[in-house]
Amino acid sequence: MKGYKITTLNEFIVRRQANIPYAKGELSNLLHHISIAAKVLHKKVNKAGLVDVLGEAGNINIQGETQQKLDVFADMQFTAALSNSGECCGIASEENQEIITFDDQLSNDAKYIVCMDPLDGSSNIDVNVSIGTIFSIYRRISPRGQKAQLEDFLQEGNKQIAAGYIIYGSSTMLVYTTGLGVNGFTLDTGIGEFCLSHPDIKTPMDGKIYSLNEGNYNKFPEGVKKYIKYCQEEDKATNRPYSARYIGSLVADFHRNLLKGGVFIYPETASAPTGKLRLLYECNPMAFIAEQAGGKANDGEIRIMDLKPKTLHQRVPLYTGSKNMVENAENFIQKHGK
Ligand code: AHM
Ligand code: MG
Repeated sequence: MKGYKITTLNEFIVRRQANIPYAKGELSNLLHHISIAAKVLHKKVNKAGLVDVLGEAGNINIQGETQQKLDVFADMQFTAALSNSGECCGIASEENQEIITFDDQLSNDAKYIVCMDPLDGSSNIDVNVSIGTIFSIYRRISPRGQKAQLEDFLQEGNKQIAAGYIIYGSSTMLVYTTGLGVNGFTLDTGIGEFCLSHPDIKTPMDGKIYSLNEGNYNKFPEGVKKYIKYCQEEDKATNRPYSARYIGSLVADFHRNLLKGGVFIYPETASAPTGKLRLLYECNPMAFIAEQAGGKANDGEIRIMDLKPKTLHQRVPLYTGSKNMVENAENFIQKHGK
């Protein structure tokens, strides 16, 4: 009788590590700890309607947004996992104004820092709609043996060592890249393991989906308004009109477009002149994944991963997804203005 052939995330990571000369297993260990926190959060998200984790925690976070209880739990869980891993000397999180450094000897000796949005799409928590976690891993610049410094976090996205997201949807998936393509793992709750379900993800060069918050239409730059009209026009040769799909959870919107093909746009608006999404823990990790899957990510002009971060919670416009669609949107911006 043939057995159930599975590749677990851990097995996959270890196999990958064997292909990298001199790899000592530090990154593998870090990813392993992230996956454990993801499993804990999966359980919590799945019970969100039953236990007392819905609603607001009563705090306002540094972005001026009301923190949800699940946000707080996710932040604590991932922070603890990264601290306990011994492979991470500090983190930058959407939920904290300043960087957090793990000031014990083991962590000070660690070579990685992590930027994360522990719970993305928080407005969707209470209504049973997909939410996610986003992470981005860098090698520190400051010398090992001391506390992590701000400069370790303000590195360009093109220096990322690994990036990924977890989507808590109809199933829970972890998708990540270390610069050798993108692989997706679905949580098999029966055995409690992330199993390889989407090997070597390649995003279609073209798609039929455009995703942006059209409620902001009047505040969009002229180029984006014109591009939306283009998406809505009928033209059989180019498969238009496209379908509008927008969940309001970056992870879920990005994941759908990654698999099906499409473009996701969160542009600058009259009220948010640099856009809404954060460079360090939302745009850069998604850009790394998009490019590794054959897609693109820019700010309407410049490649996201080439932007030099100035501050921890910097916001930038994001245009990402299928290569041809992003380039087309970019042409509209350049022709009609930002
Ligand atoms: P969050 O990290 O506080 O949840 O905010 C980020 C979210 C993204 O997931 C999503 O793409 C965007 O905000 C939606 O914003 P809007 O409601 O303005 O369309
Ligand atoms: Mg968030």
